Amino acid sequence: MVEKLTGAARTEAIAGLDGWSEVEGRDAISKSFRFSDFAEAFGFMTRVAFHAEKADHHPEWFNVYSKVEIVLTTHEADGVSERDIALARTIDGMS
Ligand code: HBI
Repeated sequence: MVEKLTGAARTEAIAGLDGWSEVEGRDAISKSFRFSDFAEAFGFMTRVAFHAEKADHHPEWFNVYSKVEIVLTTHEADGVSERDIALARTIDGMS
């Protein structure tokens, strides 16, 4: 059972990420990405999707044309866990 991060550990973990913000009213983090066109955006989503499947940890996301908005949280922990921090770092590496 994965536990959600709390207190200073949570604050420091999120602060250590590149441009991820806390979601108002939810224990989750989010970031928006802009690509040159839809094909680039969808290629990014494809790379993330294959990683998420391997990691068994999936984003909540919205795409319109060249923009991708991603929200990460761990449903079974009911909040942000280390899995979300790790996935955020991986996503940044793929963007
Ligand atoms: N993805 N973001 C996220 N959070 C989860 O809790 C989660 C998931 N993907 C798969 C998954 N949980 C399942 O393994 C569990 O619900 C059993």
